[in-house]
Amino acid sequence: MNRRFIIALLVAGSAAEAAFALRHAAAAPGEVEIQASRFEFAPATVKVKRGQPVTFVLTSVDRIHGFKMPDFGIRTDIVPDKETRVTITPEKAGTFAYFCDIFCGDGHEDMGGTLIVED
Ligand SMILES: [Cu+2]
Repeated sequence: MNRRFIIALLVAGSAAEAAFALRHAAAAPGEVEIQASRFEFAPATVKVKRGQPVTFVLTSVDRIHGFKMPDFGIRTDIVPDKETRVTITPEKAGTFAYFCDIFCGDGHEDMGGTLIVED
C-alpha cells in the first residue's frame, strides 16, 4: 500500500465514524429524548437533577400527541417528523407526572410517565 492510499483510508474511516456518531448521537448534556407513540412515552421514567436545566426533546412515531407536565406549567403538542423542545429548570425535588393530553385512542388515558427530580 502506498502512503496516499493509507491516508485516504484513514480519512474515509474517520468520516464514516463521524457520520455514525451523528446518526447515533446520545442526547446532548442537559437533553432528554422522549418518544411518544400510542399509548406510551419512552422512557416512561426520567430522572433529572434539581436546579439543572433540562430540555425535553419530544418526538412522535405515529400521530400527534400532547405532552403535559402540570407541576412545571408546561404543555405542548408532539407532532410526527418534528422535534419539539421544552426546557425546564426543576427547583423542587420529588416525583411529578407527565401525560398525553390529546385524545389518541383507546389507551390514551394510560399514556403517561414520571419525572423524578433528585437533590
Ligand atoms: Cu393521548
